[in-house]
Amino acid sequence: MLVKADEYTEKYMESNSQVFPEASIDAILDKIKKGAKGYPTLQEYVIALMKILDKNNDGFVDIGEFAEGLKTINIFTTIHEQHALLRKFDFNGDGKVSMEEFYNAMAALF
Ligand SMILES: [Ca+2]
Ligand SMILES: [Ca+2]
Repeated sequence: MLVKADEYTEKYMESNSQVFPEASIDAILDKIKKGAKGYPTLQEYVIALMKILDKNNDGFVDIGEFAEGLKTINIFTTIHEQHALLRKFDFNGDGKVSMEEFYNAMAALF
């Protein structure tokens, strides 16, 4: 029953993402959060995620890496959502997400 309700809620939010952009961002953040369950600590999850997302290994995740990386962990996002998400993580506004920014943003979700 719970799974069905979740699926319904997700579908509802996806189909209304133009009307509720914040809701669709929260749904994506929730999916990212769920991945942490497989790791003993949030720090280890963030390090593992950074490894996946930071393709060129420069210590930062830019918008292109972010979009591609999320796809590889089966989180599919629109360009609008990618930019909204990046803004959420990119505290200093330099257009890319550092490990520290990513960790702080993730920690704030829990
Ligand atoms: Ca990079
Ligand atoms: Ca930044």
